[in-house]
Amino acid sequence: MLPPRELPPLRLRRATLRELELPLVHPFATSFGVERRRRLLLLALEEVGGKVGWAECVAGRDPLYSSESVSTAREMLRRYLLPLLGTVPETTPERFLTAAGAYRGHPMAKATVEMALWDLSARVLRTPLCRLLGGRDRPIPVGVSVGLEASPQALVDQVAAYRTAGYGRIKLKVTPRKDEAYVAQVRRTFPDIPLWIDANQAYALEDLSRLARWAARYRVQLIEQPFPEDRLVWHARLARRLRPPTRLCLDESVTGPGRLEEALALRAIGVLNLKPGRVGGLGPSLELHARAARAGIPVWCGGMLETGVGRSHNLSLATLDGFILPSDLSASDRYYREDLVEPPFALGPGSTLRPRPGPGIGVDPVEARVARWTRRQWELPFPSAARN
Ligand code: OSB
Ligand code: MG
Repeated sequence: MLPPRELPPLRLRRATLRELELPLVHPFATSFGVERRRRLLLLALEEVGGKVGWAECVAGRDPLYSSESVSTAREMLRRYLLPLLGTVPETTPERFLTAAGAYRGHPMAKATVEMALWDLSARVLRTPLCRLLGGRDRPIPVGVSVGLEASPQALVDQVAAYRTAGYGRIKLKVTPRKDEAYVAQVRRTFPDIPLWIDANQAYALEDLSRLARWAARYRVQLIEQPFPEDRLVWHARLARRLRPPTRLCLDESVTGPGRLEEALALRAIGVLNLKPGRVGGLGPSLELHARAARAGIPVWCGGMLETGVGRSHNLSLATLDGFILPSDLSASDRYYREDLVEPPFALGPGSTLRPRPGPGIGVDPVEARVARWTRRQWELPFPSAARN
């Protein structure tokens, strides 16, 4: 891989943080709850030359997927992380993360700033973000993540609609109360489709044998995060039980490079779901991607129901070699009737998405749409940087 390009030191003029709420086209239910509307933080960072970098925060409304939420991220950003930008006159994504390292935790809040700085760096260099990250513009294989449904038949209907829309692999959310009967009916209806499952930590150790058995019976290719985040040893026990084609994938457990190292040492991981928001940004994602490659662990890019802004960052990352398996990056209309960006992301041939060719993430949010869904906003000027 090429060595990462030197990033330009950025002088920032102003940060604008907005809190939005967008209705989802279909409620998204997981083992931890139902989302009908996505509440999100959107950050714009403007440099002295007038260019603007964008990012969205992936924290959910409530602390259910992880300990972060929109309110904790908002508080971190307003009180600690954005003011840091005013104290570092010439900033880069890495310098920001070094300074932010003084504060523990809050990877999603930190990633919001870090990713906006990556977008801004690429725009200042007039280069697409995927190139700056070391990837290349190519069609990215994607699939769809299907939420829990009220009955096996309702789930089959959803899957059928997504298959008709062109999606290849299908990831089903499961929970101990909605698993085998649901997956069985999908498998009976679609004997040949690539099927993955994601439990978002809902299982306990006593479920291990049953889970391994039915996953094999229905040819599930990938089991994502069945056990609680800190139970690496349980994941290792399950991984030992699985036979091809079934592999064990970690999502929530891998919060950073240290955790991946531990999972590798314990043989608790076969595949890595990489989400820049979860691991504190694109810089940490590059490090995890390189470590996974050395360990021979395939990676794919996860999603958190992002708008076109976050999706663009994720797609740029997924252009790196090593993102072999289909990512959870679906077309705009799988999530929103009207995305924040124009044109929306559409599914290409062979269940793929393409990154945008323009500089940075290649898209600008449509101002009127942002305004329409914004609930509150905060402006933070950086007068000292502007004066330099
Ligand atoms: O566990 O991958 C997950 C959405 C919100 C929170 C957690 C997860 C998800 C998804 C959706 O699976 C993936 C997507 O954005 O399409
Ligand atoms: Mg997951």
